[in-house]
Amino acid sequence: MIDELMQLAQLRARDGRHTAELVREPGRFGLGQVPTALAPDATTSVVCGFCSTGCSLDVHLKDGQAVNLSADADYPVNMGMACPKGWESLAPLSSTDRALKPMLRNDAGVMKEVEWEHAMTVFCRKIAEIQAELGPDSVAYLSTGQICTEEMAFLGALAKFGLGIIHGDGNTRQCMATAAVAYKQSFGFDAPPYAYADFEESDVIVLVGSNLCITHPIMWQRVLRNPHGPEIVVLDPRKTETAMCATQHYALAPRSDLIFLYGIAHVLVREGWLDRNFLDAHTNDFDAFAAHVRQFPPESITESCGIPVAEIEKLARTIHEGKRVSFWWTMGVNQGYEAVRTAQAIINLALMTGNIGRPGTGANSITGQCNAMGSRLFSNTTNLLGGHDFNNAGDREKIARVLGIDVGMIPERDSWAYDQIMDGIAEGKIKALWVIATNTSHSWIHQRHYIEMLSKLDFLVVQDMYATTETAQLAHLVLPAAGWGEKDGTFINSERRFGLVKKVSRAPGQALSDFNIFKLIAHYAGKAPMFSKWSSPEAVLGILGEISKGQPCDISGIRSYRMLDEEGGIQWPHPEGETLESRERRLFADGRFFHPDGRARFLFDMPARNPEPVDAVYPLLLLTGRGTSAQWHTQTRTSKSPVLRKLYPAEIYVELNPADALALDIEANEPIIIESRRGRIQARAVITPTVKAGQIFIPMHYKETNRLTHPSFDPHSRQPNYKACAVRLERVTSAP
Ligand SMILES: Nc1nc2c(c(=O)[nH]1)N[C@H]1C(S)=C(S)[C@@H](COP(=O)(O)OP(=O)(O)OC[C@H]3O[C@@H](n4cnc5c(=O)[nH]c(N)nc54)[C@H](O)[C@@H]3O)O[C@H]1N2
Ligand SMILES: Nc1nc2c(c(=O)[nH]1)N[C@H]1C(S)=C(S)[C@@H](COP(=O)(O)OP(=O)(O)OC[C@H]3O[C@@H](n4cnc5c(=O)[nH]c(N)nc54)[C@H](O)[C@@H]3O)O[C@H]1N2
Ligand code: SF4
Ligand SMILES: [Mo]
Repeated sequence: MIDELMQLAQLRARDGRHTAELVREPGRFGLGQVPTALAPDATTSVVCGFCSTGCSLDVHLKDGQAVNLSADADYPVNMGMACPKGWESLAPLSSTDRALKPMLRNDAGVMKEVEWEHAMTVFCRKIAEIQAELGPDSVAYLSTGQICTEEMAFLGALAKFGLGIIHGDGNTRQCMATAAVAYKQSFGFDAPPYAYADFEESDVIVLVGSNLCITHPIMWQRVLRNPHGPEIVVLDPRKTETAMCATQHYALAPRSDLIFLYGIAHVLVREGWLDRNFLDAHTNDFDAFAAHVRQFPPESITESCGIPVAEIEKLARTIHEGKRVSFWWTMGVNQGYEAVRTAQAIINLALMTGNIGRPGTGANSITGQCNAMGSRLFSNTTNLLGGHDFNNAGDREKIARVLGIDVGMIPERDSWAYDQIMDGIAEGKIKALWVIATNTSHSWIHQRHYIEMLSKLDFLVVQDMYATTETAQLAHLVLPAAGWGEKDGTFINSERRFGLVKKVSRAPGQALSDFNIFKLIAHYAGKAPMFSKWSSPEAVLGILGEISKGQPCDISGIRSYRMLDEEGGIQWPHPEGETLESRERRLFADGRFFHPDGRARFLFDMPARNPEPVDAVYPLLLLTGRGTSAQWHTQTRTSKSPVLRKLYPAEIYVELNPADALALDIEANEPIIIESRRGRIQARAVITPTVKAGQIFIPMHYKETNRLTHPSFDPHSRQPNYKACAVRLERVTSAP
């Protein structure tokens, strides 16, 4: 591949000119040109850059530039299918608000375009100055699940080993931290066990807090391909698009999942519907768990869950009668104040019924962002590169040896989590924050507080495709990034599959791939020698292969990007020397888990109270989540597609039950006020029985939503409790 920065440096040496001047002449030295060995009018497959399904798209080039795309028929994930976002992947690239040059806020508070050289000098100087004054805790970064694995690894290594930053977390904290912690504690490693083929092979599919139809539309297509006429069970307080297609929908009270799942386990134990052989051979602590769930007979939980006794027993029977039962969960579980134990209550159901390691089974967490799994294993945030441990001297030595660096460069402690980084800013301990590929001023919980925190910083750097995001608008320095389709690298999808992302389009202006931005920073910070082997994304994948050796996520057998292309992506693990026998593989076929004794653990706790229950003043519970399959998160990308924009309401709306609408005299489409203890917003009323009385739903895609949410967190994963807080409604006409 053409290395933009090498070219830049070579030209500089030859012409004796400044980096900035060289960057200004893209045509001359290849910056922004499509580099791969592709024929100018080729078609090439690229993994989608939106959700974690990881579909492959055939991108059609003309004169070396992507002009169109179609769904890849040969890829084991999507088999010729794609959702609206996938089809519209190219649209966000040509948007007129792309960040084209670095921008720096001047003394008058105005953002001005500057040359890369100046931006890099200021970046390195400010960080060094703040660290010199306030020590290593004073600078932090917030990363993402949406850049390539190689970029994440570079960022994590550069920040933590090169720049001496201790605290770095990712937006995966908002999303996957619960699943990661739950798996690690239960299985001994953060290892989602499934392949998508399991959707097709189950006879019972249990979806907990997942609206698969619109959040992972192509996984849903895999469900529809299931030839066994499966029971499709949905646990969701709302009658979602997915619940409408289910054969059994349990509209349980919000945040009552833990009690409900213990109730199901109670019935399974009571009836002896257990896989004793599996329990004896492969698990620990089942007896203690069985004693625990004796406290949750259906009669005692029916009221708090809002589900009749007979229905609780029906679901337990359905699970018992299934031969291949798979359990899947997403944000309805992960984003809660007792989320880890809830995820483990799902894992426990799979373990006690022996539904793991066989086709069509599993306790399966579905990830969200295109590279959430990359972030979990290779971002150097919550764990040391490759699922290692910052607190373990042996692990630190191993990483230092592979990278050829002094072990003293590796921090000996974990990073503060996202909310603790916020606390660090509040307490004046953190003065600089570097935000990469996440729009936190829109997406983080309790927005007003968050934005107040950002205003306390001496230096906020935002690295994004657009200078117009809510977060970029608050920055002191904006670094313009290339996006999906404008760079090379890999993403890891929900079923642990490494898939290839390719440069098929020129990044506009002077935008650089995140990889090259990190390289430039390493250069200006005087750390280039430390990263001399990190020459290209493909070289970094090789380094990650070395790092991962001996770990459950061993990928030392992935030898090249070409190999990934030829195989249709490769799931981890793939150790060196192993032959790939199947294109779709699941874990734990041998019943061996990753704890030293090879056994899975039953973990459980007493249910806790919602930190912000409804009361007389705030009598309704607010649920949040995804609104349509055409909207992506904070909409910085999807709002740039005229096609996608037609598929969803431009203005924020709130779904409420007809009974609540009647009681408050609210009419359809009327603007209404929604107020929580933290904020007051206005949205249009959508009156629908899909939401139960006493609950309302607002999609997260609108910037107002997180003005309402309550900043509470799961104690084990520190994931935010986005899904339930107390609010009240008011008609605009009666507003003061
Ligand atoms: N179109 C589109 N697709 C996306 C995304 C997007 O922004 N747009 N984002 C991607 C990302 S990053 C993620 S993480 C995934 C999220 O994927 P999902 O988790 O499927 O999406 P959500 O809508 O956040 O939440 C799922 C459901 O949880 C329910 N829920 C709320 N409270 C509870 C509860 O107490 N118990 C239960 N059981 N359910 C509850 C909500 O009603 C909602 O229907 O989607 C991915 N896919
Ligand atoms: N109330 C509520 N809030 C939620 C949720 C919820 O269910 N309810 N869900 C949470 C979840 S699960 C998630 S994952 C988060 C998502 O929250 P965010 O991560 O904040 O959302 P995105 O809009 O995906 O932000 C990604 C940013 O990266 C930029 N970008 C895209 N590609 C690139 C690239 O290659 N390089 C660089 N440098 N920048 C790039 C985009 O322009 C965008 O600004 O929201 C969370 N917030
Ligand atoms: S389902 Fe996800 S990966 Fe597939 S095309 Fe849609 S957004 Fe892309
Ligand atoms: Mo997410």
